[in-house]
Amino acid sequence: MTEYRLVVVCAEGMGKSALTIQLIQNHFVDEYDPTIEDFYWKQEIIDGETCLLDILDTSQQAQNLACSYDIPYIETSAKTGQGVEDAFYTLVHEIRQHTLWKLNPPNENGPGYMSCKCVLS
Ligand SMILES: Nc1nc2c(ncn2[C@@H]2O[C@H](COP(=O)(O)OP(=O)(O)OP(=O)(O)O)[C@@H](O)[C@H]2O)c(=O)[nH]1
Ligand SMILES: [Mg+2]
Repeated sequence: MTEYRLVVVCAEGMGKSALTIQLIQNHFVDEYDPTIEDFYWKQEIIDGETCLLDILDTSQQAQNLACSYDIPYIETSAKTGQGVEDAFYTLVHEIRQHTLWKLNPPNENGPGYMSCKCVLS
């Protein structure tokens, strides 16, 4: 089974943990409990492939990592569930694409970093 290591980064209180817990446990966490660092695992079938999602839910400090890349944009709501699977599955798609690029690089100057942006609604 392929293991995908995903990192959730954003500013403090923007919904990283709620989004991750909505994917993992299918419920919305209403209260705010600031994260130091949490790890989650979930087995998912994405595009017919069984895979293990290994998700690191970070604190605010890692947020700058996500800001300066040309990355997919997905509207999500941890409350309603909108876009939750799409956000994480898109990451897996990006990782798969990157793996293909590594096997057969189309352009040495192309993007080498995989991520997607979400906004709360
Ligand atoms: N309405 C709404 N509220 C949300 C959503 N996502 C998170 N929240 C609320 O926003 C607050 C902060 O959410 P968290 O998931 O704890 O935020 P975080 O980014 O993990 O915060 P840190 O761990 O401190 O960086 C909580 O009270 C959540 O219930 C959302 O999609 N919609
Ligand atoms: Mg958190």
